[in-house]
Amino acid sequence: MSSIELGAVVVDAVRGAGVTDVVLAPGSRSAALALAADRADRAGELRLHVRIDERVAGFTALGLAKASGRPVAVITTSGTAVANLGPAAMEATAAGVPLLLITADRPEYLVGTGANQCGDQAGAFGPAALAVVRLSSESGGAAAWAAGVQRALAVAAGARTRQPGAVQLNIEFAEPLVGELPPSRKIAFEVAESAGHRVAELDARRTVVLVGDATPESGAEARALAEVSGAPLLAEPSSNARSGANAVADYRLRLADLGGRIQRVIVFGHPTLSRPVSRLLARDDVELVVVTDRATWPDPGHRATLVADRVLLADQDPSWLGEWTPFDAGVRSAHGPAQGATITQETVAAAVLAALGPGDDLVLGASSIIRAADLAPIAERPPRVFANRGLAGIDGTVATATGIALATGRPTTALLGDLTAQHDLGALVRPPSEPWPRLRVVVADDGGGSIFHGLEQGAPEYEASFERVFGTPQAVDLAAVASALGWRAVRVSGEAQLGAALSGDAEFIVVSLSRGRA
Ligand SMILES: Cc1ncc(C[n+]2csc(CCOP(=O)(O)OP(=O)(O)O)c2C)c(N)n1
Ligand SMILES: [Mg+2]
Repeated sequence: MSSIELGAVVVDAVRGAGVTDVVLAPGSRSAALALAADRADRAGELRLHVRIDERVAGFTALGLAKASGRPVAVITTSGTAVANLGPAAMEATAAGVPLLLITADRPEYLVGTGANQCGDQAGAFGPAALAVVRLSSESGGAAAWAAGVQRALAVAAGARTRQPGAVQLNIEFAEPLVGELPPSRKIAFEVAESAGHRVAELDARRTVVLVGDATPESGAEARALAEVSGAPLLAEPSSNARSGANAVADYRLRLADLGGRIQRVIVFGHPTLSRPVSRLLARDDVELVVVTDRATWPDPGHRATLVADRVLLADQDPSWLGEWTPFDAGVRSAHGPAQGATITQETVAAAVLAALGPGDDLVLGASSIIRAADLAPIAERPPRVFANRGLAGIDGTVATATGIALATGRPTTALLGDLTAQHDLGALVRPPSEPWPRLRVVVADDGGGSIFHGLEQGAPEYEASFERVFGTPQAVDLAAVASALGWRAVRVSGEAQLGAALSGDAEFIVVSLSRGRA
């Protein structure tokens, strides 16, 4: 038993269980894993991606897993490196994205002794890790190590539990940390998924299909249900359902007048974006049905009466959909990209969406921009859309987009706010040794955090404190920062310039906006 053997077995078991992508941040304690992963990459057995910053590595892995639907492993050395995976771990578990956090460690008898780079790190993710599996080069052996990896991956994938998320695989490596790698071998392993098949049949009462953040598959299912039954489709921008004749562009505004007519809501995905929707989901006079293939389901209003894998909905009275469409048509043009003279978050979102088609992927940052996209016109041929809505962080957005683009190989655009972009500047560093995907970043730059203007703290009585502690004004020249890091960057103001930049070859587009009180 040796550390180098352990590293080889772990990598063999990881790829044998179906993992195709591994992200690594360098270090010494993890050397055996790094050498084995590099060998597997050279042999074409998996793809290795190397990032310096573990937070970036974690979100890159998250993006890869989100877009591929397969578990992705991310490897770190011991010490503070581990904790930098925390944000991605929290998002992965909240959003149900399978992630294996492989954290190299020192032998446990060194914990608390002051040994270099040695903290108490097994379990460091708390409830963000669905399980903690521990291995050591000093105990077990190849079969036990492989079995540990397989169990960790099965939990991460949610294969038996239907609840994917992050799992920590903490591995103690005793010295010597390197040596000659044993021959690689495929350790094939599969856990069959346990899926439920209950199909619930629902009567014809006035229903809306509400779709929050959802995978392309789940979004397509929701859209099909609305279209087959003739129900209005209220689809958030990362629902992958926001298209077709039943989608209501301005549903968020329409809920004020039509909400009271709704008798049933069928929820797909994870709705998070607006208060009118939260209020709808908390109403006690509306039947709430949640469709999910997961073990848990969203129901923040505590009102769900049925949770099912699939539903069949009886045909809706055609006048019901008719109630939702006429006003919508007017708003479609009012919010269209070619109207109005002032450029706003809404016109930026609409212009970016209009520039993309079904061959593209779009990653939306949190805060105002995704809510602006929630009012964009309904596109007939929209891009696929992703967003980190598990916990709606403004961190890791560029790295997540990088991972998504690496997983799909499709041209990918990340659209995000200026503070969200600043938060992930580390992800703009493109290591020269690493393959880089087709990723374009568009920043809606209003010089700070505008979302807070519309929230409680935006009220006049907090004005004296507002800018410093909420608005956090910033004047960083993000285009200059990006160009210093090697990106083809431009700053634009006005819709015409934005349109030209979107159809050109710019990789980093900063759109100047004003940040007024909403
Ligand atoms: C990691 C993290 N920290 C803090 C927040 C709270 N937060 C939400 S939006 C926001 C400001 C975002 O500003 P920006 O990206 O410029 O978007 P804007 O609202 O201005 O469009 C902050 C700090 C968060 N969601 N995630
Ligand atoms: Mg901003």
